[in-house]
Amino acid sequence: MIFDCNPIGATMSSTFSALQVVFITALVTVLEFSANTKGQTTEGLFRRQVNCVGEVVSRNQCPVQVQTTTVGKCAAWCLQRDGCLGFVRDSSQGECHLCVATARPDCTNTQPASPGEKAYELIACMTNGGTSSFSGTCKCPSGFGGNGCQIQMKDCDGWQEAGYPNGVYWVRPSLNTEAFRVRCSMEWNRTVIMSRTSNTLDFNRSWVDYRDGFGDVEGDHWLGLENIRLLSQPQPYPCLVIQFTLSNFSFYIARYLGFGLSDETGNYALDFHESKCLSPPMGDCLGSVKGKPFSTYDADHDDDGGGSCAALHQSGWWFGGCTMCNPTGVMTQPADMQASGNPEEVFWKPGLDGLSPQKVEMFLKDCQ
Ligand SMILES: *[C@@H]1O[C@H](CO)[C@@H](O)[C@H](O)[C@H]1NC(C)=O
Ligand SMILES: *[C@@H]1O[C@H](CO)[C@@H](O)[C@H](O)[C@H]1NC(C)=O
Ligand SMILES: *[C@@H]1O[C@H](CO)[C@@H](O)[C@H](O)[C@H]1NC(C)=O
Ligand SMILES: [Ca+2]
Repeated sequence: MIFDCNPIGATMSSTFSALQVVFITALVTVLEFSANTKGQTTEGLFRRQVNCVGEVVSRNQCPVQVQTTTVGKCAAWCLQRDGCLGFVRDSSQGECHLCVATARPDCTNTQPASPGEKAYELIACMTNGGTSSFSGTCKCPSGFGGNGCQIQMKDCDGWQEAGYPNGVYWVRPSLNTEAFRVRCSMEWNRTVIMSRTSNTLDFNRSWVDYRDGFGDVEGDHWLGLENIRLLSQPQPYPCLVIQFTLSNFSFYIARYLGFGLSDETGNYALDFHESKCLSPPMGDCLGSVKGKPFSTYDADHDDDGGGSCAALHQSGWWFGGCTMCNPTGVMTQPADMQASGNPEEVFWKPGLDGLSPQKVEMFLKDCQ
């Protein structure tokens, strides 16, 4: 058993229960926020409540109480709590009440302020183009998240750190490009870029399909070379992982550290710094095609002269000469796991010669 190659279980972070009244003493050092004379934090994430003069958000909307000395520390606590949209600061008591709602325009969820009480509301959701809803969440534009839409979700890691479960999420790896949807497997910290669990999705596809992606991110799919490139920019992605699973549930993993792709003018040439855990049984397949462009049947950039590896293998891949591996070939899923030997079939000869997998997955991960 090579532990380095096996996924290790992760525990999900617990989230804040809005109904539970929790008393926390602020002994922990938290982010320091300084407040200017207008009561708006210098980070610009909170402002004094702008409507409902003389009122603060009703206490039943503010279930968490924290002892603190400064407005800035209240703000820091609020940012750390899922669902916190503002707080009521009571300077006479040295208390801060973290709220799951801001004051409604009609002030129906407020109560008169006691002496020393001031209400603050999170405005970050507005600064990032989001809007606040009075049900206790910010409505964030695609690819932003966190209490106040303040986190740019570059990949699944951002959603995971914010406590979200497995699922499909919008990510925005670059502020200059559109957000797109990816499948996130949180227990293994995976941003999925290819999923093949059945033989129904055709992978004999054109350049445009491989560039833009195909299939359904909820199920079997190829995320698309352009989106994969964006995920590995401007820094190379820590780790590309390719996993084959046989019908007897044994699985095999190859990792490539420091993964990136060139842009379309370079035909999405493959780059990585180092291959890892490539000792048998999986074996290395990308070492020989490092730096090679991607090819499809209608965009032949291989080293096979007039022949087309993509047409031969009915797939799209980084071919040099026609390859030792064909993860995007035809899935046959034979019960006896035995490959037919036909060139269009999925195969990975270095370590799995003669075997035909039940599943093939590719994902990006922060592995070391
Ligand atoms: C997933 O990421 C979290 C947070 O970075 C880390 O604590 C955990 O060990 C990771 N789990 C795996 C399986 O890599
Ligand atoms: C692969 O797709 C192309 C374009 O649709 C088609 O011409 C070719 O025949 C396909 N190959 C096979 C073996 O189905
Ligand atoms: C599954 O099959 C492969 C290939 O024959 C074999 O090496 C592996 O040990 C098998 N795994 C199990 C759990 O039987
Ligand atoms: Ca060729």
